[in-house]
Amino acid sequence: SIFEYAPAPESRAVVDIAPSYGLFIDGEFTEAADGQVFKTVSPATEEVLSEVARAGEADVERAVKAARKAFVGWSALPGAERAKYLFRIARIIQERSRELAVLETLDNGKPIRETRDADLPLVAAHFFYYAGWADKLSHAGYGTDPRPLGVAGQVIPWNFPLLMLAWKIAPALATGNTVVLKPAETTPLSALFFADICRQAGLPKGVVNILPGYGDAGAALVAHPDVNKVAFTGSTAVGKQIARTVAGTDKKLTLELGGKGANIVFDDAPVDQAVEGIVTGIFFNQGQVCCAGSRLLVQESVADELIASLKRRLATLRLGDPLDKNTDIGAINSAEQLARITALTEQGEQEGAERWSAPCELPSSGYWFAPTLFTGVTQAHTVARDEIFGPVLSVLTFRTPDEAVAKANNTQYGLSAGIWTEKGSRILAVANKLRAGVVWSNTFNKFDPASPFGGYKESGFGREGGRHGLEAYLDV
Ligand code: TXE
Repeated sequence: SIFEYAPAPESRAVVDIAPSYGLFIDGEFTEAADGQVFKTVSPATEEVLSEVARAGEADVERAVKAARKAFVGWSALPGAERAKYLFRIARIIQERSRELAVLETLDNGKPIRETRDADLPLVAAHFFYYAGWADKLSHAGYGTDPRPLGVAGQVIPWNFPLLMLAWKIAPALATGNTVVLKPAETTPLSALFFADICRQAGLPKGVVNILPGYGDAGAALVAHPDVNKVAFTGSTAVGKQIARTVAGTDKKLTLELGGKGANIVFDDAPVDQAVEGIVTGIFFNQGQVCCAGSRLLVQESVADELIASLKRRLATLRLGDPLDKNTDIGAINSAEQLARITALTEQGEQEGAERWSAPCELPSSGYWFAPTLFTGVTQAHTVARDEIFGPVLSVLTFRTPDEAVAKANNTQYGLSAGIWTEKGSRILAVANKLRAGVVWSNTFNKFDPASPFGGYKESGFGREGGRHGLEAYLDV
């Protein structure tokens, strides 16, 4: 399929990283108004990759002004014209996917096999998908002539830098909005590379503006009075802060926050298949995934067998150089995130859960954490409640389907869940009782641009992806 085009990258030499990057405002790369910069490092080696301009309030002002000006022309274009730009961007992403995959792996620390085979194909797929919608909005259930909202202020995290950008920018542009996006401070490079792709695609100036920087720039962006729509993916704490900022204004808001997904394995599930699904569920991207299956709920009668099999499988995972295409487990994104994972796992031990870590040698520089299991976990344990956002799985057991549902739902979050069973009727019965935005059965962490994604409870509100994702950017 065209979505799967992604040639094998072999080394960092395929991407040209400049020693310094500017902000991208009104179609030009520019220094920050106050001249501030920050360094972005490779989490696998701590090597400085580049020095990047750091946006401040004055830059937010400039970028929002540029986006407002560009909105006049962009929103007036026929949908079919906007689609042409989006298709062009999608194609360039495919053509340059090798560079982008290596760049993302260097800046984020995730294995090249994931950026090459998951992130990049999905990024292109999102642009293709929303390009296809741009000329079909009228009479498609959004009224005769749905209107774009205006300027979208978008703040994204570091776990899937380019994919989160695609989730946010593609539907915004397809519906005729213009964008100011702030990437996370530890992963600014792929967004800046994307800015270059916008130039290459001839996208009109100011339609997309990229402001690398820290939380202060994100806060200034979401508070800006001329921003009409705020879209945020990140921590629940910051999400709540943004909701307070936006309350009482006429801005529209979508929030995609944390999770503590339950992966429920029934006694009739094929063990080998379930083990692979559990591994994908929690060790994909080192567990730094909002919809990770971070709680394993296993039926008591098969728990011992499953855990033994899981440990054997975890011992085979290869941790190391993220650019090596045989690597399964890459680096943790930052020293701060590693410290958070370390603190929460220490707390797990102190509270009496039993810790087991896969036997592997951790590189001497960079940020690394071995795949880890906690057994003997109860619902009172912190490792069963808090989002760890790392390669750490907490194992709980259950006896009946009702108990599984009660435990799965016993969380402040509601983003994802998985069900492993041979019984179709049980899949439907259990899935309908789970309070989670996505429920996978006999698989995990599968994504499709046509499918809406988002949370219940403190995992946020609003949906991204699919036609639901369009509504977040339209006045219907
Ligand atoms: O998140 P932050 P952090 C969870 C995960 C992780 C924890 C902390 O549990 O351990 O959050 O991660 C910008 N106004 N998730 O500290 O701070 C910030 O610059 C506006 C889950 O990295 O929320 C970055 O661009 N913006 C999650 C983005 O918010 C602000 C993904 C996310 O950073 C801001 C990431 C402010 N006041 C972390 N403060 C998921 N849902 O996938 C910071 N930012």
